[in-house]
Amino acid sequence: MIKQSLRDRMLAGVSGALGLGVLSLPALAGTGQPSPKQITFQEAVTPIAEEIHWVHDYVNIIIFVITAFVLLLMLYVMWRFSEKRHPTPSRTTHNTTLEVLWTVIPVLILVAIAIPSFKLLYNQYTFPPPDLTIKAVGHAWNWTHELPDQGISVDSIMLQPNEREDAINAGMPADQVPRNLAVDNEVLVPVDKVVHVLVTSTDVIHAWTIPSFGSKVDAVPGRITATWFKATKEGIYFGQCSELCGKDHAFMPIAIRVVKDQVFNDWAAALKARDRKKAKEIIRNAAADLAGKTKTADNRPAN
Ligand SMILES: [Cu+2]
Repeated sequence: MIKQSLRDRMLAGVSGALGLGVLSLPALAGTGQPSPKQITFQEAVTPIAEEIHWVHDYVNIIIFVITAFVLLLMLYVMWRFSEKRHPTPSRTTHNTTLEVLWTVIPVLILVAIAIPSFKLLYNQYTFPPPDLTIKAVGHAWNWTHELPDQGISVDSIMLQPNEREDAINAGMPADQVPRNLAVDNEVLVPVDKVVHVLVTSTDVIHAWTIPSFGSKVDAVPGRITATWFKATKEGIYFGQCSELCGKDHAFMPIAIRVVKDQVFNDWAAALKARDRKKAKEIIRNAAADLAGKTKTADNRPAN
């Protein structure tokens, strides 16, 4: 892990020095949440997020090349055609070849950008058949996630500093309850499964987002919007309301924990039986598993 983060840091440093800090190299530390000095995206854990990062890098390289070309051309023109070197300007206008080129080349560049971006848009809006459906409801200012097929509903409210301390004391690893992102009740989803998220709101327009999933969609009162994700890596992934909605807009985070099928089923069953204590314990065990610690409930070795 240390080696990995060192490598990421060096990559980020080198790319920053080259002015390529715009490329979506992996974040400096952690997954599913912002990291200190991060200038790039959070790690992609869904096929859509990976495609978004690819399109982002691809377009940025095109931008970089165009910008460098224009800069060099301007410097050359300033030098070559200064009054000192070129006292009598030519009266040339209309160069057919040049005009065709500066029309056709930009068109080709735009087509080259349009093809992958339309493909991405198509993939984002082509929902594979769902393994799980979640209804996310925005409220001023927290989120409710209903899992209609499991018959459960989870209200998530951001942890205040003292509640965060309590959670850490109860056994949650500190990096899994980040300040202003951790919530009292996380939502669990199974790994490698297609999850449809139906999004709506009970009051004003919010937006449901998880950066690592590449999911972002407005929550509009009286309407259902939708997004989907297929998380391929276990972990805890955070997002925030992303539509300015009012005074506590910044304090209505979303926390989705991606776990093994069995853990998800146990958690859903515990909530269905209204056993919130057991549900919390399942989450704490999943958190400990993720942190690579030995489970407290039984003697299974850490993986
Ligand atoms: Cu909001």
